[in-house]
Amino acid sequence: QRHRHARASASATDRHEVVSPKRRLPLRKVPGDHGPPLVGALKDRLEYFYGPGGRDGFFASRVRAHRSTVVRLNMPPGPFVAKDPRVVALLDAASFPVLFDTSLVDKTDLFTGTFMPSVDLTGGYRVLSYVDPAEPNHAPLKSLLFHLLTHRREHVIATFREVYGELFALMEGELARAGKADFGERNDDAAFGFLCRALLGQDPADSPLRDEAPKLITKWVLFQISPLLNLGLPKLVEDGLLHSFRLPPALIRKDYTRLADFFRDAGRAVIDEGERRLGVAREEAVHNILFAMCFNSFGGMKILFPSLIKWLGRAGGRIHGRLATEVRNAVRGNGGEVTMQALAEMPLVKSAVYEALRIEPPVAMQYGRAKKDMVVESHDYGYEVREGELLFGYQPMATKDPRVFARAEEYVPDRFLGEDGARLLRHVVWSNGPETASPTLQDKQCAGKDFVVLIARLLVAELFLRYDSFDVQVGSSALGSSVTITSLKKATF
Ligand code: HEM
Ligand code: 243
Repeated sequence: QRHRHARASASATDRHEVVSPKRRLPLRKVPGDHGPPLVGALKDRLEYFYGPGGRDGFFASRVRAHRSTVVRLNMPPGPFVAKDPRVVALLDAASFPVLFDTSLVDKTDLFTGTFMPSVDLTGGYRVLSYVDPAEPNHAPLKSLLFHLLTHRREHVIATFREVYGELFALMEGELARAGKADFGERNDDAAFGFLCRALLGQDPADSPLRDEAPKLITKWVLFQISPLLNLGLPKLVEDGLLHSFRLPPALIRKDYTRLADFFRDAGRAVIDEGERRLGVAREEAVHNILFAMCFNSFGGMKILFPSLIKWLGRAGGRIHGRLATEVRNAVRGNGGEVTMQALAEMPLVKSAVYEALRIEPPVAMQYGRAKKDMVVESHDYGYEVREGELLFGYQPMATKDPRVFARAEEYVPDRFLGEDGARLLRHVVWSNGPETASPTLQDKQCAGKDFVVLIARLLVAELFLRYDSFDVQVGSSALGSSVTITSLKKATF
């Protein structure tokens, strides 16, 4: 009796088959199965982490096997970390956006997927990233982070240029000494220093954290998401331990306390704002600011910036020349300063950044629980989903869907230029929402969306103000790419 209302009335195209309510697509049962309890989950986990095609191959093989871009499968980690690994996987650009519709999906505790890390790792609080918009503290906490990101907006560009200018100077020195320079480690140091100086007005180097925060944070992130990562350890150790059990929060308590002490002090102005204007308790603000700065922002920059350097590096000299020309003309036209106006006059920089976010969304996986029985529509079929089922989207297959993007597997830096390019932007969804939308207090779109796009543009601008071209070597790592710079050709025009 469900969906009777959607039965086709006699028309030329749908011959009385049951169709989806919105687009009248033929209905199909979601193919694929989860296998027997435990065994099915373990098989899928081993293929996901250690199968020949890697993560992409895992999902692609399911699409091929079932000739369907919406399939059932088990997501890691499964036993003994997650209670239930079963998901309905959305593997195309048409079905993925159901995850953005908070009237259809509940996002409670799904930030990291089928398991939630212990709240002992976040000061005893369920921080905003795990909170559904229907919960009463979602809006005040998101407002607090909007404030964090904007209250010192006039310091962001200058601080970025200072800190990342220093990063490039250090990279030049290392290149001269060793013939190559690792980007990742320097980026970690720069990212945290930049974030604290720009958003809090405090240099962590002048605090008891000294220069240790990036290492502490990386370890703390590992304690939260080790069940999801491929660390390159021997398979038996990695899968038998790190993917099967949680690391005990007690082992990182001291480190976390040092970070919390720093933010309790450095974040005073933002904490005050939370207490006075938003009704957020001071300690809840401390741990939410810490999480936003260390997990969301530092973690995000740790993945996105090497990715951006990788794709730009591989794009080659001709595109470097076009970017350098655009950046320098825009800066010259704005009194020799990098300003918001100058950035607005860099369409190729904007497009190249969007294209990196499209081809390699920094956070690949999103989840939402069906709030009611519904039909999820892909390009060709409607799929019936029951209330309570877990929907999972593998974003790279949405943003590299060949039905939406031509040459989907290629980095095309000028893809988003012009009117036709702009029409594609709604399919860029790294922020858990279309690039054409803005995060609100009612949805789960990334609070840092505008900030992230801004600093990514600033990185590209800084790079091409300083250099005509550069070369990279790329490897993989637990979080994103490992990028080594092998040459930096100083600006000649
Ligand atoms: C949510 C990605 C940077 C704050 C999200 C989500 C994604 C994401 C995919 C949705 C998670 C979900 O499924 O629920 C990224 C990436 C970043 C980045 C790729 C950097 C490259 C930032 C920054 C902030 C931030 C700089 C700073 C405040 C948040 C918050 C949420 C969120 C608070 C939850 C929003 C809500 O509850 O309404 N982010 N993010 N993110 N992000 Fe980001
Ligand atoms: O392979 C991967 O994609 C590893 C990343 C797992 C991330 C877990 C889920 C986090 C969800 C959203 C994250 C948003 C960002 O603000 C920051 C990501 C930083 C991860 C360390």
